[in-house]
Amino acid sequence: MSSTNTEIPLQGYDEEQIRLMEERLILVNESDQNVGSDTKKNCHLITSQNEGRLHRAFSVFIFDSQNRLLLQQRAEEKITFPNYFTNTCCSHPLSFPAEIDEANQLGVKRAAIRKLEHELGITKDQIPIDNIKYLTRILYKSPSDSKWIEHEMDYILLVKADVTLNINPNEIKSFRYVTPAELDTLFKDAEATSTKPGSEKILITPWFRLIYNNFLLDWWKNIDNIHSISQDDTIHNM
Ligand code: DMA
Ligand code: MN
Repeated sequence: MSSTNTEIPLQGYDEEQIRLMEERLILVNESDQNVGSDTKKNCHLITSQNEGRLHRAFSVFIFDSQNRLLLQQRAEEKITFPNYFTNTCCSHPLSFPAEIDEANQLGVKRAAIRKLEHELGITKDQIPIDNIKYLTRILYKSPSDSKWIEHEMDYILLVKADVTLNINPNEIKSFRYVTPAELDTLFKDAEATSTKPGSEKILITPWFRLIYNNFLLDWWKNIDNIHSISQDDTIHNM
């Protein structure tokens, strides 16, 4: 039993991001029942026993009054998926009563409000909880590199709002608002750089890619009336 063994995986990363690896996340089974908690680090670490541990997460998509989607590029400091382009905000509800609460997906919505402020500086008054529309859950697993992996029950949340941003540079490298055509171009450019030797790669997170390929464009068509978009109780195993 050596303590150094458990510290090695985090050597060389950003101090603030290392500190956040101590957060306690909600472990779930494949039916999304809460089965305990573990650290953010253990939930995402590839070990000889586990490829991460399945935990609850959320992905928020904010659309402005021109129906453009707010994207972010993850900071270089992020331990998983640094520099990747992704949807507005992603994170995890934490293992304490307010964020475990499953009634009307209140726990993940509270966590979303907390992280929209932490990552993007969107103050709580800008996003009333009833304006967050829960749509569905996706279950997926995808490695970041040889050490880190995502294995999540991801709640998809939509918001229609014009927001004032105050970007946290430890979380976010850049942001932009995109139309469906501009997002299509981003995916095509990413595809082109992935095969072109020597070019700087445009990276897109695997969960954003899954949601884009399977759901996003249909939702986007109805974004002027988000409460008309149907929500489901299904867990989409991807
Ligand atoms: C985790 O996101 C959640 C999903 C849906 C991948 P993250 O790595 O951005 O979490 P955090 O911001 O808490 O580090
Ligand atoms: Mn995760």
